[in-house]
Amino acid sequence: MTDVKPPKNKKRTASANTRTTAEATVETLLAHGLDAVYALPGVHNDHLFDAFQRAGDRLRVVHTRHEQGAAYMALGAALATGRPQAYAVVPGPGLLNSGAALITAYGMNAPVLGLIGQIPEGAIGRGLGHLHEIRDQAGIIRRLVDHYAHIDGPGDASTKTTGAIQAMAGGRPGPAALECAIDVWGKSGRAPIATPAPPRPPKISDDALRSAARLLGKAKRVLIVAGGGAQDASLEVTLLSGMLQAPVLSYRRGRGVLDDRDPFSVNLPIGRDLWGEADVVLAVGTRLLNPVTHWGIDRKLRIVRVDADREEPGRLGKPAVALIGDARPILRRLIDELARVNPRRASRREEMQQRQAGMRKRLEKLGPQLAFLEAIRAELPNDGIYVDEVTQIGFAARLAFPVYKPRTFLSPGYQDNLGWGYATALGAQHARPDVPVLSINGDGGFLYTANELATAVRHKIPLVAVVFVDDAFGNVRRIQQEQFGNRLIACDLTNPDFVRYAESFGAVGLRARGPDELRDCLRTAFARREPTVIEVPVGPMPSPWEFIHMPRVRGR
Ligand SMILES: Cc1ncc(C[n+]2csc(CCOP(=O)(O)OP(=O)(O)O)c2C)c(N)n1
Ligand SMILES: [Mg+2]
Repeated sequence: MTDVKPPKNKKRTASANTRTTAEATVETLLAHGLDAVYALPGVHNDHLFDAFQRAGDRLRVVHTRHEQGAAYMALGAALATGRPQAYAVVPGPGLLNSGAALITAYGMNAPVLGLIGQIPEGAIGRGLGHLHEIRDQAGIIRRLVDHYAHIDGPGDASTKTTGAIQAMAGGRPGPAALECAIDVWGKSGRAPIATPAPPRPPKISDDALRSAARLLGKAKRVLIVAGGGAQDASLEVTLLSGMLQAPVLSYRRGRGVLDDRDPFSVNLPIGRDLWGEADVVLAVGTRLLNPVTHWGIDRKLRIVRVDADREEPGRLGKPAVALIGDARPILRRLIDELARVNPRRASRREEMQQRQAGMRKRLEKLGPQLAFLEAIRAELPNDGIYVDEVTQIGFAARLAFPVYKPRTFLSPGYQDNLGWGYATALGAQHARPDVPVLSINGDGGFLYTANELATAVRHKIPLVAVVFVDDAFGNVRRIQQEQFGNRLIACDLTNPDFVRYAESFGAVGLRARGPDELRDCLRTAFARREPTVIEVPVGPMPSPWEFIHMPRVRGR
């Protein structure tokens, strides 16, 4: 461990290395390139916020109106940049308020660091009823994230912060949490700052690489499945798709890895057909849960997996080959190995174009959703970021919204938690001010974090949000109509006027009746670069579920 600026003489060493616990934590975040924190203050973290304040313009502090907003913003920033991001909240209710975002970050392997306050050090575990006390806070945090550490004072603040940042980025990425007591953040002492250690990627197994290359080289019909772990291996996946004449299936987290203008980029229904015909599947950074459990598996299908986590490949039965590590270096080596054994292959381009044309025909059933998605795609620049929600337009987008680049389609992964969208998009827009970000929402999901419009206006974050207003938890309502004899319960909604709601925060409010007006509003909004809400009144929409939950195609 070394100090960032080594002091020149011994006399200066003591003062240069004397810091509060909070200062040591903040200096370490800065040394690792974290230059923003999404946060909601309180007495437990007063010294931490004072350290934020004294970091000056090296640290951008975005204070939100609810802890879920802070944690979702950090998540959005992490997903949009691929880099670790931090949020800070008080213990107990503050921690729990951030909980849905934290488990979403866990499910998405997103590097989100929670800085969590704690009651006085000596009172932890004694049940005295201190402000914001919660039983076994450490135990609760440990169940939400893989990496937790309790900071004991200035002496270990930097090493523990460095440890958390390394744990978030290395191996299988994911969130981490650091906890510190109210009477410890402000303690001064010797606190050298740990410098960032270079990442230590795991050694890639030569044997496994050769086996994978042999298997893929011999295969006749390879299907590549790209998940969130493939987001930084877009070039490599694209090259492999060409070499193997292999279509690439992506659904939520893997969208944009292969450019959707390439006919080899396939959605869920085409992917299922191809799954049924494939002899080898190359699964990159995906759990593969839905294909294996819903579409089935048999002995004729050999699977090559690429996972950052050693535990992952065995969870669904042993694959033919498991490659462990970051997708990008692994696929680079695989491309070299494959080049030696890969035969010349007949083009499947025409076949893919035909499948895509057939799919477009089938998807006409979702006409109302697709008309809105076309309007959005026409106005959102190619590198603009689309942030998904659990809504009718969202379900259709996962199947049919063309995505051109990695990290430009943010969808909440297996938590699929309603209400993640607006605040997550706000974080993405804050971290990527260079590109427009679009948040789509249902009227149900939007009001989960719409209070963060205040944050957007205060911090001048020019996020554009569209709210599709059907005055219902529409998805729930349609299920009750179709599957429960129209016995409606807890699904109709009373809404504010979203235009006036936005305006009351000082944001821009617009209303679009139909896809054409939505296009006009989006053009206006992206040009104005101000926080904007576009209300779109809609009626019930056709069900997307036949394209998402599809029966088995192989195995029994
Ligand atoms: C945290 C969470 N709570 C509840 C749900 C269940 N749920 C899924 S969709 C939905 C309704 C969504 O309503 P809205 O946002 O208006 O979208 P719409 O279906 O009307 O387009 C609900 C309640 C969920 N996915 N996540
Ligand atoms: Mg709705």
